Amino acid sequence: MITGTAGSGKTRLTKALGDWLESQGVGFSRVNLDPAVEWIPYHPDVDVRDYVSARRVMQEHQLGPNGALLAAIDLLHNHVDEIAEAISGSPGPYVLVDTPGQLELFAYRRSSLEVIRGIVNPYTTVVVFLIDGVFLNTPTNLASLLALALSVQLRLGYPQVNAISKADLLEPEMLELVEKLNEEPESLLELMWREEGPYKTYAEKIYRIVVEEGISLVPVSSIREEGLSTVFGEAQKALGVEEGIETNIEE
Ligand SMILES: Nc1nc2c(ncn2[C@@H]2O[C@H](COP(=O)(O)OP(=O)(O)OP(=O)(O)O)[C@@H](O)[C@H]2O)c(=O)[nH]1
Ligand SMILES: [Mg+2]
Repeated sequence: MITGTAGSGKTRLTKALGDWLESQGVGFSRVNLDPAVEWIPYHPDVDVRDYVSARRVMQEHQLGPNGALLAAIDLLHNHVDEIAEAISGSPGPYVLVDTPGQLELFAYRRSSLEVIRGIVNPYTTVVVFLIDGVFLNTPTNLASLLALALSVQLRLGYPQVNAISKADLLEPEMLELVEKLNEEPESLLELMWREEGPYKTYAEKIYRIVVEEGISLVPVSSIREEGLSTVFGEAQKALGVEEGIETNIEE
C-alpha cells in the first residue's frame, strides 16, 4: 500500500513499481483507492471510482474538494465487500494499492481505516510511506519528516518501508544526509546540533527512536526508475519473506 503526503509521488511509484515487476516477470495488479484522482498514468485493475467518484459527490452534494473526498471515503464503506472481491479476483500475487493524497484523511480518519481493513489482508500488507524529497533540507527537518513516518505507522499499524521520493531532485548533500541516516544515524545528532532552533531536544529524541529501531530511508526515483528493487526488497523483508525475486535490472 503506497502512501505519503499529497503529491509525494504515490501514483507515479505505483506505475513505476508495477512496470518494474512486469519487467521481472512477476504477477501483480494495481488498485486505485483514490476516489478524487482525475488522471492515472496506469490502467488500474480495480478502481474505486467505479464505485464512488469524489467529483460526482462534489456535484451532487455541492461540496468543496476536501468535503467531497471525506464524503466519498465514507461512501466507499458501502462497497468494501465488492472492492475486496474485485481485488481477490485480479492478477497476483502482488497488489499495489495507490492511496488518496490527503494523508490526514487517509491515515487518521476512522472511516478510511475501516475501508483499508475491509480490503487488505493484515498479514500480507506492507505500507510504503513516501516522504517527498523536495521537503528535505536540514537534519532537523529530516527528523520532523521521520516523526510523520512514525506517526503514520503508529496509526495504520502495518510493517512500513519509509522512502524518500523524487530522489532525482535531491541535492547531493541531501542524498548524503539520507545515507548518513542509514549508515551512521548518530552522526545526524551532531549535524543537528549545529543548526539554530529552539526544539532540538525533540529532534534528538526522534533520532534516538530511529537509531534504536534501526529505521532507514530508501531513496527512490520513479522517473529514473531507481531504487525500485530496493523498495520491493525492503517490503519483502518487512513481511518476513527471506528470498526476494531475482532482479536483472542494473540500478
Ligand atoms: N522529479 C520527479 N518527480 C516526480 C517523481 N515522482 C512523481 N513526481 C512528480 O510529482 C508530482 C506528483 O506525482 P503523483 O505521482 O501524482 O503524486 P501523488 O502522491 O500520487 O499525488 P496525489 O495523489 O495527488 O497526492 C507529479 O508532477 C509527478 O510527475 C520522481 O520520481 N521524480
Ligand atoms: Mg495520486
